[in-house]
Amino acid sequence: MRHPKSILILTGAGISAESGVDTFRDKDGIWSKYDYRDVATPEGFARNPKLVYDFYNMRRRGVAKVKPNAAHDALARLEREFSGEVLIVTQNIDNLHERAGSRNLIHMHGELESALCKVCECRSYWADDMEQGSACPACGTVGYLRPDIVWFGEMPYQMDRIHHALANCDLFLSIGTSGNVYPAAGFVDYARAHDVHTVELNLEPSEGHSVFNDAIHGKATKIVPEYVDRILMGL
Ligand code: BJW
Repeated sequence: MRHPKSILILTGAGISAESGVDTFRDKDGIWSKYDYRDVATPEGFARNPKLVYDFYNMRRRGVAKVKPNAAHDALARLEREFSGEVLIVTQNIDNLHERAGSRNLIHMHGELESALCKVCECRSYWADDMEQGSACPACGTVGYLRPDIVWFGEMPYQMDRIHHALANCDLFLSIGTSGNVYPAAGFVDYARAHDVHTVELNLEPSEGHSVFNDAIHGKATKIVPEYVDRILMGL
């Protein structure tokens, strides 16, 4: 492909794996220990809010203890040094991209350090444990705060902006995602329908690997910095 002017990067749990954050569907991943219907659906939250608060409190505490890795650092460097536009759309709810220095970033599945009030619908910064008795920082109402996470059956954030960016970029990279969860799993088709060059960078071939123009398989901390170097040198 020719030198790109605008790059959209989709990231998933695999980019944070070498920082020590669990993935979902790998052996020993999160879904081998928890049933997603209990912890990642609105119905599960309605049934047992304490289980869901505890699940996200545990993960928020876990992410506070880890650091961005060489793959996060490389993407932040790409945003700083690339002459065109770089947008990261992450499915991850950790804050490792921003801690590495990425700024043009969409958390399409929400954020661990954010709370959503079901009364005033405000999203507020939230770094502590959350529980049934937590009060909304915006309106003060107690008992209606939830983790600001997009659960199954809910609409991911900023889909209009993402589709517009996908249709208007010229390089789409998919990093560290198994391609099991929609709508993110369909971004590669959408990009290809708009003549965008698509590349998968993942430990192993994902569900939709054959749809990509190119694929590079290996650990994110190795293949992402190498690929960023190639882009910055004009591919
Ligand atoms: C490495 C590595 C290393 C490891 N280096 N790589 C039937 C058909 C089609 C769609 C549906 C359907 N039934 C239902 C749906 C829709 C549903 C869906 O897609 N379900 C599928 C499971 C079938 N999607 C939704 O509900 C979404 N909303 C939606 O569609 O809205 C539209 C709508 C709304 C209302 C009415 C009607 C329509 C919402 C999805 C929300 C997903 N939420 C989760 C949990 C919350 C966040 C959290 O708790 O963290 O988000 S699920 C979980 O999966 C999490 C992740 O963001 C997401 C994706 O996982 P990811 O990142 O790909 O991780 P893994 O573990 O799967 O893969 C890791 C990869 O990394 C692997 O490939 C490894 O090899 C690799 N790896 N180490 C490089 N070192």
